Amino acid sequence: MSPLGRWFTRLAGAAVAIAIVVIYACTANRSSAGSLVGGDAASKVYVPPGSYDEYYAFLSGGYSGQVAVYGLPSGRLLKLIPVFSQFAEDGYGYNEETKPLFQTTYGFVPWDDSHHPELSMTNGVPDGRWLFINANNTPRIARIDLTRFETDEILQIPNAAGGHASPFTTPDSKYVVSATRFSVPVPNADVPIDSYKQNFRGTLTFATADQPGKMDIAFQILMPGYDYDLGHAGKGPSNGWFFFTSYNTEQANTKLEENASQNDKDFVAAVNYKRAEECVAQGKAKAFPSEYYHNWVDSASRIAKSEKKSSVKMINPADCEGVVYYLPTPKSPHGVDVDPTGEYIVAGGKLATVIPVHSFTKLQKAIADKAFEKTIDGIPVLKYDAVMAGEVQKPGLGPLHTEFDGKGYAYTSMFISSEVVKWKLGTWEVVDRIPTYYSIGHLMIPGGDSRQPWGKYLVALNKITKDRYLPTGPELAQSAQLIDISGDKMKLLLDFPTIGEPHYAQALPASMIKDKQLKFHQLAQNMNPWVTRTESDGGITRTGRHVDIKMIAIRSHFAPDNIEGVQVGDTVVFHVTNIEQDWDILHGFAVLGNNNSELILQPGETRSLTWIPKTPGVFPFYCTDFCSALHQEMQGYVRVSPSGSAVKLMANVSKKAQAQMDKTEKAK
Ligand code: K7E
Ligand code: CUA
Repeated sequence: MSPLGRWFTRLAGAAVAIAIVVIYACTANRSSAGSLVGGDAASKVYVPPGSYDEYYAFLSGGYSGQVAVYGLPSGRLLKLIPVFSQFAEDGYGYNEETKPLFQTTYGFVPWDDSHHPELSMTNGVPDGRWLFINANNTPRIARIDLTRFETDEILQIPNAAGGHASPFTTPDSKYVVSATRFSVPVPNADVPIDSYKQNFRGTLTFATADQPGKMDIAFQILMPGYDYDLGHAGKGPSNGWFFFTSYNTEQANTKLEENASQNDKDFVAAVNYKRAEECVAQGKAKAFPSEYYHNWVDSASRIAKSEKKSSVKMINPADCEGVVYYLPTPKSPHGVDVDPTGEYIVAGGKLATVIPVHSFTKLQKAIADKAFEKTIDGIPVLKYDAVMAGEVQKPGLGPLHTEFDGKGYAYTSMFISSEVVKWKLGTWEVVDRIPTYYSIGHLMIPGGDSRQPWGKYLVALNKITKDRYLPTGPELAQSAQLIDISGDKMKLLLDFPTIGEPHYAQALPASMIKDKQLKFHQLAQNMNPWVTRTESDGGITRTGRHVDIKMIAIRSHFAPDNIEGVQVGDTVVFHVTNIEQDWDILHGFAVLGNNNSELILQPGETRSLTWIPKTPGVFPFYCTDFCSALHQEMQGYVRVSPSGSAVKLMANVSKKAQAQMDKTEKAK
């Protein structure tokens, strides 16, 4: 390790020690903690019963794989949207209709780690159509529809591992991106790990995002084998460019903590994606065999489909001049954020003593002047002084992420010194700082990464909670803090606990989407092949050892509610349709002895649950969602007979339906 590298490591260590001392000093001063907030804080976050919050905030669930929706300024939890993990609250990933969303080339993946929610944009401003979020471990990008708060689509990213710099969007959501955190052999292969420098590569992926149900990989760019960390699109003058941080330019493959902290500067990769589009159009991208899944929910049937793809277009920068440039950036940068004007590109160098800011104007000039230090695998490295706009001096320790208020100020999270630092774009002077409790990761201003921030609040997304709430054993809820940024001085207003780990978040004014919410699914338009639209249409069909049961749920019964003729070892699928046509009237379905899960049924929706009974007997089922005064009466029985039994298929259905059942039984 270089002397400087060692100094940085020691500095970071010392800073952690200082931060810990600060934490315990705070603990000791617990009784005075109330004075941290001004006397008017309570009234600023109080949303009276029956009133609505001003913003929807979407917080990443981190290792839970989901998204949590909060109202701001109250911090009230409104909903968990399941995305990359099975979800016991509504059967997502357990029922037959949603299982295909979890399909990957590695098989069914029921739990992943998600990091970055990203609102779709029009002209560089959040538009309230969709929310995207990445899966980190098995790289994927999901689309959530914001009229239903449901996951509709998941695209797998091949030739990648750790889809971390994702799914940041271009200003019109033509593309969302994913850059690989880990470099790996591309294509993956059985090679010695210490052949890293020779065999491992990174990839930057641009996926089409503006056609619901048709997300796909537009192209990938093959990069040197570094770790790629975060990204943001250009806007305004820098529209057409995308910026990604990279670290481990040392290309270490072991003990990265030390070995990847040697170089004083790593890189921001500046990608001209309009140039990439030209190279694709000119046939300069190679067809690269790559298997990946595209899963989406068919809107008519509300059944997820899976499709396996086999090739991507791969751009090698050496074959497409001008597609990527490297901007030297101190030191092991994490976040990269572009200010609302599109001129400044701010990097958060985890181990840097300054916050470096690059200028897009200077970047253009440096390219024109060929102010190159060297070229790496066909990628020119620009001279630091030729692209640097300025450095924020003494900002604090461990800068990670920056957002903007639209009034000329930037706010950077400082993980090690545990604070938010406010500084002025152009003069680079620090104008304010406020402590966070504790160890802030991302921060979020509604629209704060867009052309038009709503710069009233800032949310600090903290990693460590320690003493902020009543203790709950060894694991504590993680924590967000709401900070008022409407004046010159930042003011702490509120703490609220979060779900999983809130890496990043996005928010928009509630007025943009609250009146667009779907209230129920039209039964007449329910195209699930197993839909039951009226009580008398229910029934049972046996096909060999497979039994399909069609049922309805309505306040306060199932029809049919008595079922016989099922045998041990049959694969029984309950297809239950909630035929209510009224907002917020849900029913549930659970059957004794099922190893899978339950169903929760939105009004007008059909969901299917698979059950393989293992023993003969009579098994009750019931509604699990308290739907009416007679909810406890909403129940039924399934009789299960031994395999090969002569008990015939029977259900208390209409005569017509029973005649149909008798006919199918005779036919078999
Ligand atoms: Cu900084 Cu995954 Cu965006 Cu967490 S990442 S903090
Ligand atoms: Cu239906 Cu309770």
